[in-house]
Amino acid sequence: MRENFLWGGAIAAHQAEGEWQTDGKGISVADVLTSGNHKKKREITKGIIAGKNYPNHFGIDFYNTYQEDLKLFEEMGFNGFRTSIAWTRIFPNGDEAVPNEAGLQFYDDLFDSLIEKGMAPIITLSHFEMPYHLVEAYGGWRSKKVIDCFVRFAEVVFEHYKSKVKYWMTFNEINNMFNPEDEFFSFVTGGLQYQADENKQQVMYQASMNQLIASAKVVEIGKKICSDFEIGCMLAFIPVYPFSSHPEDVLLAQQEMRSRYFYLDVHVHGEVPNYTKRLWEREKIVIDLSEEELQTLKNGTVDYISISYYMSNTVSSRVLQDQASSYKSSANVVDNPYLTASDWGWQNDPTGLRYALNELYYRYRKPIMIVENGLGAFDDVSNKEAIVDDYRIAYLKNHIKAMKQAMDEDGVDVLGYTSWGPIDIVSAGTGEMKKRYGFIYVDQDDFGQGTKQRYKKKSFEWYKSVIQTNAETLI
Ligand code: P53
Repeated sequence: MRENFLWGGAIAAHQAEGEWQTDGKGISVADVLTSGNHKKKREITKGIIAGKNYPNHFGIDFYNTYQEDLKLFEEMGFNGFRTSIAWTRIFPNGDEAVPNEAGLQFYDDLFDSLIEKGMAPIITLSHFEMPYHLVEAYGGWRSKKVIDCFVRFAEVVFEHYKSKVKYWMTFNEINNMFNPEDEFFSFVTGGLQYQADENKQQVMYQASMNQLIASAKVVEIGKKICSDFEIGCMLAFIPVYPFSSHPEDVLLAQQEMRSRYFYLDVHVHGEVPNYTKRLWEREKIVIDLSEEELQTLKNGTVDYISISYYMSNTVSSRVLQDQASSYKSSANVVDNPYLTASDWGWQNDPTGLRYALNELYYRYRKPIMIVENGLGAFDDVSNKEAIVDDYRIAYLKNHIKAMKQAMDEDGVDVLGYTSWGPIDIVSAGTGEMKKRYGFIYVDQDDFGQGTKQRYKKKSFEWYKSVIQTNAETLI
């Protein structure tokens, strides 16, 4: 285990801060998402519609409570904390020339507080919260104009926070843009809303390439601004297993992994992989990609890989409709009969984390940071002072154990582990508060009602001891 291994937690600005229009903040894509639940999708509205519930508008009021919340993280022994900079606090519309000083000030204060409490800020530049104006004016990442806007944003924050932040990542779960049929992820990751008559695959690949070029540019610029920066990419890493040993299933699983590896191959190797080029030729997909941009990809490869890990997926080449699982990252996904699922249909698979870390490390030989892992669950909150979340402890224990095995037995280089949602926050996928991940309970419901008081759950002391002992006691 690295000496300075980072132990902590991770959140994103839009899911926690609230104060969606305070101090000059602009409207982000997260601000036009209504609340949903595990049966009902979040709605993407055209602008803000009065009377609808937009949970990201209030978050958990972290904008005002962070001093107190950070004290609790400090008490658990965090030495790292991941959050994002809300792009719309710095550039409210995304295409202004001059940044919003009040927005910069907020993150100055937040980062100072983190550092003072012994936590390294680990910062995501874009976490499902691009300016909504960039969607309306340019169609999101389908436009190259957005590359310039993002690069400008990154340049400003790199310059401004270079003495406070060392660990950066460019785009949260960049690969969640891959499926054009998924309206939610297309919108939050790419600002993409597809027209019925357009070639969706082509638009998706163009937007992906634009984002990858932006990421590479930012890596290059960042290293010039501060050579100590560590700048990584971020993937939703759901490993894909074959449903059976039928060679067609095995091949299908390998091919499905390309929806993840395409992004990693570009980020790490700085070039478009052959399997993607062949697909473009076959499907007559034409991508606007200049020689200069290809060079940019080469010049801006990442220092490390970061991942979210919640589950594995299993694919079958002969999917039966009634076999289809609830969480589907592609049409071929079926339930894995050896795994159980959370109430939201995510299949719990700690061994998959060890498998994923090995696959990634020995494919790319880059250090890996686990920047999200956790269990969203309904907590019994009838006694707020004594919430017993043994299922969360079990989930995290098994995953941390698998991570340790990957490090100690397999030799994988892991930089750190930040669990998702160390304090309850608004769910990204559903907008619910009651899908809770925290070691700390926030007394607030799906409509923003409640005292907003914070209470330690049973898992609080447990995670504290994990950090204190470097997880030694788990093995
Ligand atoms: P929630 C699936 C669905 C939605 C967001 O998710 C996801 C995933 C996992 O691939 O991504 C991340 O809140 C994301 C976070 C998010 C977390 O998973 O829907 O980076 O913003 O909160 C958990 O339970």
